[in-house]
Amino acid sequence: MARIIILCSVVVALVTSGVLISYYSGTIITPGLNTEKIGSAGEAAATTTTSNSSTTPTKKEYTLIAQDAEIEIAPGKVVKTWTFNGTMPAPPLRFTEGDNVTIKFINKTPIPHTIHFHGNHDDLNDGVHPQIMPNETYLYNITAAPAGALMYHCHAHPTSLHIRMGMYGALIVDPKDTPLPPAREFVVVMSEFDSKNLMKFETEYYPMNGYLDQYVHNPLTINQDELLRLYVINLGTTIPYHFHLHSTTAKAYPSGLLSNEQIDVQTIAVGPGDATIIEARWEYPGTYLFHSHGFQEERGNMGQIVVVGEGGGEGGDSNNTSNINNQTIAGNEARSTSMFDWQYELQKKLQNPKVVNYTDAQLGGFPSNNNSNSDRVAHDNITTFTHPTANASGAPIPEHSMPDQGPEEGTNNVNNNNSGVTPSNLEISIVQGSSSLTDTAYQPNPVQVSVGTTVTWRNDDTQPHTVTSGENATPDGRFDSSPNFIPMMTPAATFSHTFTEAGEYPYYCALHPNMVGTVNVS
Ligand SMILES: [Cu+2]
Repeated sequence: MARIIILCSVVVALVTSGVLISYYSGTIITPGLNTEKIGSAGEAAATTTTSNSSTTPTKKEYTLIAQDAEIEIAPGKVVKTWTFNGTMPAPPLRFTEGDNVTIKFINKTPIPHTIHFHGNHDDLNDGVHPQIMPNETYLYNITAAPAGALMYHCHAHPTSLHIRMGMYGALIVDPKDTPLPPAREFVVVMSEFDSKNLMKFETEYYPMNGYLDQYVHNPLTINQDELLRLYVINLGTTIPYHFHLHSTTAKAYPSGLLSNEQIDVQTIAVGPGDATIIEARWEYPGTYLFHSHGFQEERGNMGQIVVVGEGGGEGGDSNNTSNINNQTIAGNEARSTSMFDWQYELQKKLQNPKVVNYTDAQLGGFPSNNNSNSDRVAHDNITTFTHPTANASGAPIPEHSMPDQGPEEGTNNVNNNNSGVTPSNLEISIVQGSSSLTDTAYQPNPVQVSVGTTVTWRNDDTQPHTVTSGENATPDGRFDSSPNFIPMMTPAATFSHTFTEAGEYPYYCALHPNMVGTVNVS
């Protein structure tokens, strides 16, 4: 029997933007447990154990790994993303209502992440606390419910950024007792992406399943009069998607929940964090559009559906001879045909992900201790969760205690004269607990330097930050430790910039825009 030891530590607790966020770590050692199946999609990838008793829920296991990756979101357009399992969106997960689902989450990136599932579960499995630190593993255990189109995404701070960077996926829960009528099923995850500023309200792109207009060139294919079922999920963070099918009207389950009554729609609005399930048939063979009815359709949110008539016909783009586009068109009268795997294989092929493999040293900014504290057993015998009660050095720390406000005297090579003119080099500390600070997060601040000075910022905090020039959380492009958040300034990391022109240079942390500083150059 696999013995599971959980080691936990409080790394830091902080108040950010008025919200208390506790960063915990939990390292799980699970000898003999090796169920990673990176990049596999859907139910086929779940390790399933069916119980003998009809009253015991089916257990399913799945592994999700937080990984930074470079992917293509359009032909030749490569962007840096944060992902689960290397793709944006992450693999679609599909379970049956009532399944006992364990998600093994491994963070192989330099910054904290979590997984938050929509649906019903307790606080330890809500993906807010604990935050999962670099190189750590956490087991989430949820019961798949309710039936419908749900979603999962990272809920590390700031959540909108972690979502827009790519940490999201579909979570489909099929009804347990009464299957839906046979249909050809597809999943479409709507999102927002901007290659220059991911904190902007209006973004450059509005992809479907992480790639601009991918179904224009690789259309969904369905038989005339066959039932189409589309699981539509909005993982945008700002505006609704107004989902629209051409040349037919549809029935929709509001909010993607099968407990709702279907309604007839020509277009249905799906807000951020919400979903719908659309069912439709086409009376006439042909090629039809589907898209968000609005300006998103010109920014990557466009697709085509080929409706194959009685005499048969080619589905897909004649330019695309790949096997991946050979959708099985034979109808199955008895049960639904899931096209999720075809879609995810197409997505991976188009995105061509290049995962960043960090060394242990690069992930080592968050030491965990060897104190095992087990004060809570969660769920069944899969694992034991513990609340962290000690800091990195093993000493107990009081609940809600705050990190030191600023560096200890003598530990930093920082000129503490706040406005002194300095020689050719100046070091600025990103102080402990700076996430909850404003103009004292960077010290000294403000600073006055002469032209030609090289300023070096060092991260003396226990969590990642950036040094990004600009104001009001808007980068001005003059200097940036972390363009589009990569690489993050992990603890002890430094960033240097030489100022060659006189002027005022405001800057901030792109992860915590409350942190602000100014360099005055004369
Ligand atoms: Cu994240």
